Amino acid sequence: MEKFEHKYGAEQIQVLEGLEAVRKRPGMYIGSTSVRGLHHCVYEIVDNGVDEALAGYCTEINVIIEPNNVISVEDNGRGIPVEIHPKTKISTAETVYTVLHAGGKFGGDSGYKVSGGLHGVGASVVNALSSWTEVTIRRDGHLYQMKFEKGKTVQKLEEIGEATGTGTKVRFLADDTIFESLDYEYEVLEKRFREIAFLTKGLKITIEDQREEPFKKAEFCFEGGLVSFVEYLNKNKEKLHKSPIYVEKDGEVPVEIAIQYTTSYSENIYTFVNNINTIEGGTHLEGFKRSLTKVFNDYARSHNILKDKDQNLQGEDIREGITAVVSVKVKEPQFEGQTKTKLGNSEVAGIVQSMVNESLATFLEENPTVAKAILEKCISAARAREAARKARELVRKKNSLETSTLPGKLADCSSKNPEECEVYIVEGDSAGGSAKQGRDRKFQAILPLWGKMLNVEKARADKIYGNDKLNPVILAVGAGIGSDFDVTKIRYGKVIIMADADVDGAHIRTLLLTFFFRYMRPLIENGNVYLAQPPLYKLSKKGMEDRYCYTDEDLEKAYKELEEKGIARDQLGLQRYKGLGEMNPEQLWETTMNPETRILIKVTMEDAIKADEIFTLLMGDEVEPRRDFIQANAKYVKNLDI
Ligand code: 0R9
Repeated sequence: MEKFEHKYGAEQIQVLEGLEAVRKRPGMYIGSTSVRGLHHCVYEIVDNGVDEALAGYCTEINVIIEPNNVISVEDNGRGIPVEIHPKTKISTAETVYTVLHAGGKFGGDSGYKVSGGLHGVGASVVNALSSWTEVTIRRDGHLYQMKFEKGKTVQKLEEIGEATGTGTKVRFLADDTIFESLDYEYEVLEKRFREIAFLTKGLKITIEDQREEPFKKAEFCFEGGLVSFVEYLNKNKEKLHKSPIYVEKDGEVPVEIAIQYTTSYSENIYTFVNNINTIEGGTHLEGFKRSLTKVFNDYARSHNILKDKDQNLQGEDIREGITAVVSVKVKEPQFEGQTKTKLGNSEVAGIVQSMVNESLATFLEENPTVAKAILEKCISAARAREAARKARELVRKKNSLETSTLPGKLADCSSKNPEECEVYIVEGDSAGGSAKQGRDRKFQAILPLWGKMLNVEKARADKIYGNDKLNPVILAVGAGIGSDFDVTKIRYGKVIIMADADVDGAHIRTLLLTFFFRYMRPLIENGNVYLAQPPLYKLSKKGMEDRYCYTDEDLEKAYKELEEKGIARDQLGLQRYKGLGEMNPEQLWETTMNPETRILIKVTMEDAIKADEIFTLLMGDEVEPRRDFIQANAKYVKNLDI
């Protein structure tokens, strides 16, 4: 058997120190040690396979969550090079797995134009954070293998047999002394792999979850790439034109864009840099938006659709109802912003802009029916914007005449420091009453809502200003809406939706979330929106402190724990809460409002695509997919009255 040379020199000692540093401060390398960081590890390994696909050598990546949470990722690329690396004097494969950042550095003429990967830290970090890692390589007819424990080599790369074909297989068990849990979320991984498959035309990615029978599995391969992505995003929406518009340009910064307009009022533009979702946007998005505005205005003017020479469609008019995916590949991306998901490279704006200027203008000239359909919608959006402006002025005037601009029903808190203040938006007057009495009035404000809420999915901005249900929310939050929304002006750091744990509660929660999602998106992006979680049950017994349970599992756990203390089930009184109104102020404070004991769920934008999908499905025009969804989820949602 061939065995690769091993010499521990200064380089190798540095290597071990490098990986020790990763284990000491894992968060610095993978963001966090929560389940999110755990998923990042899988993405890092998969991204190496994707890089090989982008270089044109790999067509398939298979991911398995094995029983006991071992992750297996296999690609059919060239296989990681096995020869001794001149600098480290050990095999290149071992170098990649033991030297921090080695993947990029040593892969100099690998044929990779750009590299994916969330933090670009690669295989060595995953290796350092795993109890064990096993890498098997098929190359030149040989089968090679190496093994590591906590980043340290325990079996150097050696030939263990013969092989047909080429490829790399990596299996690892994340270290449970580093990660909070090893419970991979199949749905999260599945969603990311679907996204990667959309972004990498023709690459087949499979995932199988073998932890529980029946095994869950999925296979993604999209010959249409971004076009398929946009079709997927729009699958429940009514389209303005049949096929997505697709433009691309190869070059120093390859750009690919797919666009399709729908009859909806929302704007959904997803941007990616090297396959990473740039949630905060950046220069590529700026370039795209600028060009879109220019091209449509130029077309409208030159075809006499805009008659008045001075009349201009604004960017927001042109983006109403748009679904677009913008994907760029940048050699040395600079990521900025709070979550490092905003592209900073200034040159990219111009590149995207001139590429879209050219190709979109040509497309519109060649497809006048599509151009007309889109522009008709843009013009009606411009009219609605004007109507909204008038409505807003009216509301502003009316409010400035009143002594206070705060809604009458709002019981405000005494502190004026947004960082410590919270507003509870409470369904129903009786729950509102309990909340008002039970709260800590120093920092907790209560805004009761009642009656039927406006479905913003089916209304334009002009209907929202002055709406008697939404206006109090807008005034209380205090930061405007839509393009006027200014997150620095919010009056409360936490906007908490407190609704019953029943179908009506779910209804009002969805309506409010749709509203925030569409009209105050930065509030969600900034992490200011929360859901209160009231208890579902109360267990009581004379002489015992009441015990509140928030889920059915919680209740079972409580029964078991109490049984161990010698308290049988039939000795306990069980109250099932149907609504917040059934709790007195003290109970509401203790279970749902006291920062020491309450459970708050932060609403995140991470799942914007999913949220948009569900909002559209549940709130939009298309009846059929909604019926399918409700039927599929009937066991969870008994009476969804939307
Ligand atoms: C299962 C996950 N896949 C990988 O981790 C993986 C890495 C990798 C790779 C190359 C091919 N396939 C891969 N799969 C590769 C091969 C060659 C050149 N560059 C890259 C070649 O055959 O010449 N590598 C990623 C980094 C490196 N290889 C390198 F640094 F070792 F070169």
